[in-house]
Amino acid sequence: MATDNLHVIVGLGVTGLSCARYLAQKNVPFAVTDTRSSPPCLEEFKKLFPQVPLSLGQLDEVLLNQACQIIISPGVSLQHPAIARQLARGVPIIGDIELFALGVKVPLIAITGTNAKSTVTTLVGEMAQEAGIKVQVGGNLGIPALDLLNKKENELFVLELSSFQLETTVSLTPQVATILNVTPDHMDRYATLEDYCAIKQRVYSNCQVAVFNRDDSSTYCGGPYQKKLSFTLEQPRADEFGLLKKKDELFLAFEDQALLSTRELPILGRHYQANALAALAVGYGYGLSFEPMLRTLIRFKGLPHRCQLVRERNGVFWYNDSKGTNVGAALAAIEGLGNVIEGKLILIAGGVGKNADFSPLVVPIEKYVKSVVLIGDAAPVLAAVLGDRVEVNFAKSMEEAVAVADKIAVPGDSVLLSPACASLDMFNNFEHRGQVFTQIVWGLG
Ligand code: UMA
Repeated sequence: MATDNLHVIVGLGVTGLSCARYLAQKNVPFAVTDTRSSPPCLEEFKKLFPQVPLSLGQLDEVLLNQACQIIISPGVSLQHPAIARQLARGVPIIGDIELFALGVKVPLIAITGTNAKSTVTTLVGEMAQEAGIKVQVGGNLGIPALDLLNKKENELFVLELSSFQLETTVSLTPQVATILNVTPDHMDRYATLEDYCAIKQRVYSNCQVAVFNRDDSSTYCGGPYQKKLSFTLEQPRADEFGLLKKKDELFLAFEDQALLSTRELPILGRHYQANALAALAVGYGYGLSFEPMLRTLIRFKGLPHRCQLVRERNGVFWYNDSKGTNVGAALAAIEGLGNVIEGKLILIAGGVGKNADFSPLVVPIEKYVKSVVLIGDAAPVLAAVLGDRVEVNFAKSMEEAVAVADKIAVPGDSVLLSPACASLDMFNNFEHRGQVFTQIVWGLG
């Protein structure tokens, strides 16, 4: 039987801890359970809430049975048997973003997509700040959304939302919402790509301005909205941001109005131009004027581990795209860079494959990549998919992968770490993988 008003938080990572802080502030009684015996925020939680019931090592069904509401962390699937049983009993199950949606009182911009959402979220946040707006940026990007609610002087929230977070969110009313792109990811959590797309579509529910990607029909907004904007890498039409060619120069443009030469963007690649256009469309949808947005684009150097130039050494460019944890992200990096560099790419890929279909990589690799160096668990699967379409090398460690790439590259070439896989077989997370790569590349002398 549900105990009066007991909320049970599932998961004690950064999200679980943010939910605990939030409920404590509101004087709502809660308890916590996590399948792990030593979840990441355990020590901090014990310090802050020594009296709060905590049950670790498995999801505690006795506790769950007492819940009037369950607040589930994004990393836990609704299909987890203990959770599915609560769903069947009709217990409301929400996530941190739903709590946020119920508590937020200022406008919100919501950004989702398989790839580039952190970059676009950061860009939009910086554009708003440049326009003089007091803005808080977070969500899947890093700072849990509920922790942003506590900050003073909020005029606008810009949130990156994952499909995991959207699964348990119904009350969000974003001023502007966008799906940047959809390519297969998390296929270990969703039965089909359609399921994954349907979850992403939830971001548009109750939005005022919907921003979609004309080049990716999965991002088209199916629901009601007051205004619609879009972006494309083609020439823009009405209500659209895109690329306009004038003589030999390519411009970011709104409809027929050239805004900024792509030469002024400090980050190379078609994929980044799409990010810049998406950020412009979202910012414009919110009502930002062009000047502060363009100033932001001119100075923004990108986020770490996203197609980040580590160094040039002897005419060879080394790029860290450790955030390329899925096929779509790696594709964007390969095509984005492959299109603009002088020589060829040497690609370092592999890691945890998440049951992905790697076949979409074959054609772009054949076109832009001279040689592939494979690491981690998925190396044999990737090698089988690539067959003899490209030269394939294997490496047992990142050191070995960098050494192999260094031998192959000639001036004009670029070495790209864009694994198309998660990192957990060899590293703590994608940041760690990128740091190790960067360190080794600098160690080349
Ligand atoms: N876990 C368990 N048992 C539990 C609870 C969690 O095994 O009882 C596991 C999960 O399966 C997962 C890991 O612990 O592998 C972390 O899960 P979590 O829900 O506790 O995650 P948090 O630490 O709260 O971090 C989450 C996001 N992580 C996930 O969605 C997996 C972070 O996004 C996000 O920055 C943070 O909330 C703040 O909003 C990371 C991510 O990888 C960067 N996101 C995925 C992506 O971008 O593709 C969706």
